[in-house]
Amino acid sequence: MRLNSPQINLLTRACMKASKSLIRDFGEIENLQVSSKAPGDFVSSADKRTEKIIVEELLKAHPEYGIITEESGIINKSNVNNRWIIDPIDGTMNFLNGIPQFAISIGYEENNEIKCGIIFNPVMNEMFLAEKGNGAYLNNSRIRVSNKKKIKDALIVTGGPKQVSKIKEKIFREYINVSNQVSNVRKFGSAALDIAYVACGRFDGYWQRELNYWDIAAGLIILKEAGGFVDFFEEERNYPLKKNILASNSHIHDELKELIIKKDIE
Ligand code: 2AM
Ligand code: CA
Repeated sequence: MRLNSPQINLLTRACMKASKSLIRDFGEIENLQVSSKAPGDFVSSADKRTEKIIVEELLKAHPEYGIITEESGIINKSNVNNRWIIDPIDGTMNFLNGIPQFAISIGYEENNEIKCGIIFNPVMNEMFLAEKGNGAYLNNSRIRVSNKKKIKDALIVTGGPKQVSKIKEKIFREYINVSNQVSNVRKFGSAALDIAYVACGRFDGYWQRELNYWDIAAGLIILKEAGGFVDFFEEERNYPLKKNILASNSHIHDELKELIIKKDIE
């Protein structure tokens, strides 16, 4: 690993510490599936446990930094210049169902720009890391987005819509639009890992609506440092933490964007 700034070391430490209890909890899921206990409650406590360990570790190092998290909301609200953005379990549904496609995701934001991030899938033992200007890594190897040039050959990943989504038809029209032009579309259920997989070239592109900032904060820097392009579309000024995202290699970015934007106009 060639990234070893204090911030990166702190992220790695917090992540490794939290993942120990997360792995234990994931092991418990199998027992819960066959018992009468509600796995949903268990997941939310696993979420909280993981988040607590991460928050404690980060606050120990920087008591004054702001923190945005899925479970506890905002800590040190007045510090908007230095903030950690935490998703303790991204891919909660997968976790709940015993599917090992979930990750801890933590981004560090300075003056409104993500400076470094970590996405860790503790079951696969895959750690994606990046720091502005210093590249993106999967475990010890430098990663880059794919070199796929033609959208018709592209493998694209997406997510949603949620059960409660009010724009399901729009999302499905968009899906058809993209599906008609690309080689294939996948849906894996963890936004953080979806972006990380674009960053290391497993997928050529990713788009999803109705996300929260913590789902993708770490992914942004990992993708950018891997040479990928990111766009947010149809942002709502009143909901700055809500995101619609499009991320891909540089070759297919404009074409993929056109497929989604085109659909919006129809
Ligand atoms: P989560 O697992 O942390 O909830 C699934 O398509 C992806 O969308 C996951 O990364 C999931 O994050 C994210 N997502 C964000 N908000 C969601 C919601 N309300 N319901 C389902 N998935 C959501
Ligand atoms: Ca999430």
